[in-house]
Parts: sequence; structure tokens; C-alpha cells
Amino acid sequence: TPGQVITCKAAVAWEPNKPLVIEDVQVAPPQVGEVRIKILFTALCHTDAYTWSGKDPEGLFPCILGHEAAGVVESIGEGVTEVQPGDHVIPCYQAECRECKFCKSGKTNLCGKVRSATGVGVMLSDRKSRFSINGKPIYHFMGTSTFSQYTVVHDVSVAKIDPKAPLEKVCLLGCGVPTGLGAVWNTAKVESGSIVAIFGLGTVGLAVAEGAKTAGASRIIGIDIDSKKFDTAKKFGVTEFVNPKDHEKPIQQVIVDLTDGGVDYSFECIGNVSVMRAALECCHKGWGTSVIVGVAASGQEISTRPFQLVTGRVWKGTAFGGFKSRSQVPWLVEKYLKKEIKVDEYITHNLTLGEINEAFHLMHEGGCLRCVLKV
Ligand code: NAD
Ligand code: AHE
Ligand code: ZN
Repeated sequence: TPGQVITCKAAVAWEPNKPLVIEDVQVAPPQVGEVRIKILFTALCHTDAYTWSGKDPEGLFPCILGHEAAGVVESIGEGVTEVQPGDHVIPCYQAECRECKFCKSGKTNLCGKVRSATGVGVMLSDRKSRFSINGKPIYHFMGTSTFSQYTVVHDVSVAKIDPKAPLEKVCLLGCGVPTGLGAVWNTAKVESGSIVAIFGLGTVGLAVAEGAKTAGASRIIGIDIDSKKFDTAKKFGVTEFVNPKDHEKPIQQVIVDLTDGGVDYSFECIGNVSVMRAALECCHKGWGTSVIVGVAASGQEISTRPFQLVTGRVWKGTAFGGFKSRSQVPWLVEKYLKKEIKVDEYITHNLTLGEINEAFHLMHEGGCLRCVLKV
């Protein structure tokens, strides 16, 4: 039997920076290779705010933002074999088809199958949106669009998880927490005894700290311009704090002086290109590796003296912490259920979809890590 159009509530971004509007949205049934998901909980990530701001070259309006969520499969399109209605799932903005050049390389978690469609807000099969309001199409975002009671995603972008996991918590495993843990475990491969510097102590930076602690780092230096972050950061494994505002010297010099020549690994978790430079330049000569995690605005470029790399420093980046999404998100959920990784501790606020604009305001205040919305 052909699926039905569902009318439900969604937060629509009509224009950059204009408050999101809760609208009645029509969600078309899933087509071949697609899955329609009832979203139960979604968190907000800084990347949603970034695209909303209008600075993301891939940002299209009107759209439905959101990419850190959990829900239940409502229906499946033709050819979908790996999930069934009723399955508990986490939508994944980084797909994993297991068949493309990227997936088969064994060298990356990036997947090429649906990226050309998700980057322009449509579905792959007909390059159209499944969302509309009275016939007017509304763009998808990151292949997930979780600020909606129902969304349609590609089957290669759905991780099926243990139904015992509380969806109001594990929604965080859709982005920020895996990104930080994976930046340490998969991208940098931090060894025991290493000295680590983390720039930016939001959810992503704190997850880096947690990852570094489990990897056995000897010193974990947290750098943030908001000293209110330092108390919480201790609980995630940060051992020392530096507020660049307390120093006259450039922050890279402060860190080099603190560490007898620099750190073994640094992570930029802000999205600020001058901090990215500082993060590279505070690395130890000969081997220090810096990982870019933050997303910088359109038009921004990184720079440093090439001599920094000639003398052995390494500059890297990471997307979703290098995790293969469909394979490894379920594994992260199990680790959470076994209490091997934190998740609850990153949730500082709980609101509803109707309060989403308030949730975005909270994000810009110091006390907020993740705000989870009941959808
Ligand atoms: P957040 O806003 O919660 O955290 C950023 C932190 O940086 C805040 O604590 C802020 O006080 C601090 N900060 C700002 N300017 C600073 C400066 N000049 N020096 C030191 N600290 C400074 O954000 P988040 O949700 O943790 O995300 C962090 C970044 O990671 C964002 O850019 C986001 O878009 C990006 N991100 C990337 C990936 C990926 O796959 N690469 C995944 C998730 C998020
Ligand atoms: N559209 C942005 C790029 C945004 C970006 O880099 N996204 C990260 C995930 S951020 C999650 O909070 C990512 O995974 N990138 C790899 C990819 O395939 O998008 C821009 O600036 O163009
Ligand atoms: Zn995110």
C-alpha cells in the first residue's frame, strides 16, 4: 500500500537569522531507498546556528535544520532492507553506504553516495524535497532535518540502535559527543602519556577531553574565553585551564611555555580560524598534531608559516570524529549503556520543539552545553 502524506509540526527557518516558525508541514512518504522517521528528541548543535546565521555556503532557505536526534522508523520506501517500522534509530548526517569509493577505501568515514543531494537540501532519487507547506517545497538540511516531528532520510543515513537506549539521551550520539571522542580516538590516535590542548570547551571540546582521558593523556589543557566552562570541564577530564583573556602573550606562546616546547596533540573546537592557527602553533616541534574540528564560516581561510609544517607539525581535520556512522553509532550506544562513555552529563537543558528559539538563545549563554527538545 502506498504511503500517505503526513502533516506534522516542524520548525522552519524561512530566512537567515529570522526566528524559526513552527509550521504545519507536509512530509511525503519515503521513496526508493528512503526511510521516514518519527523524531522523538533532538538536540541543538552549534552547526545548526552556523547555517541559520546565513554563513554556511551550503545553507538554503527555507529549510528545516537539525542533525542530532533520535526516533522511531515510521515507514520505509521500496528496496529498504536494513530497518523496519518500529526500529529505534539515530539519523546520521555522515552516511555510510559501504559500496562507494570512500566507504571501500578503508581510509575515511566520509561517504560519497548521497552527499551531492544532502549538500543541496534534496533527496537523491528525484533531487526533490519531501517537505512542503501548501505545495511550496522546504529544503532538507544535512540529510537529516530533525527539527520536525517526521523526517525522511536516505537508508544509508540511518543507524539502528538498541531499543533499550533512552532516546532522550542517546540523541546526542548523532553529532557532538562522537565528534569529540572520535577526533581523539580515530583522527589523532592520542597515545597514553600525551599532553593535549583543547581550544573551546563546549560539548565537542568536552568530548575531546573525555576521549583524551580514556586514551590515558597525562595533561589535558582546556582553553576557553569563558571561565565559567572550567568547573564543568574538570568532570570531563580537563586537568588545567587557560583563559586567553588573562594573558598578554599570544595563546600559542602561553601553551608552549607551559609544556616545555608544545603539546603532542591539539584540537580546535570553536570554528575560529585564528584559533586554528594558534592550535597548530602550540604543537611540539617534530611531531605535534593539530586537529581542526570547528566549522568556520564561508570565506574564512587558515594560514600559518609553512615552516611550522616543515618542522614536523601536522595539521588535520575530522568530520563526525572519523566514525563510520551506521556501523559505529550502535556501538557507541552500547558503550553508553555499559556506562563506558558519558552522555547525560552534556545535557544542561530540556525544552520542547515549540521552545526552539529560546533553545537557540540558551546556546549562546555560557551555562548551556546541550539542550534536548522533546519533539
Ligand atoms: P559551543 O559553542 O558549545 O562551544 C564553543 C566553545 O568555544 C564555547 O565554550 C566558547 O566559549 C569557546 N570559545 C569561543 N571563542 C573562543 C576563543 N577565541 N578562544 C577560546 N574559546 C573560545 O560549540 P559546540 O557545539 O561544542 O561545537 C564546536 C564547534 O565544532 C562548532 O564550530 C561546530 O560547528 C563544530 N562541529 C564540528 C563537527 C565536525 O564533524 N567537524 C561536529 C560537531 C560540531
Ligand atoms: N556546509 C559547511 C560545512 C559544514 C561541515 O563541515 N560539517 C561537518 C559536520 S558539522 C556537524 O556539527 C562535516 O561533517 N563535514 C563533512 C561533510 O561532508 O559535510 C560549509 O562550510 O560548507
Ligand atoms: Zn553537529
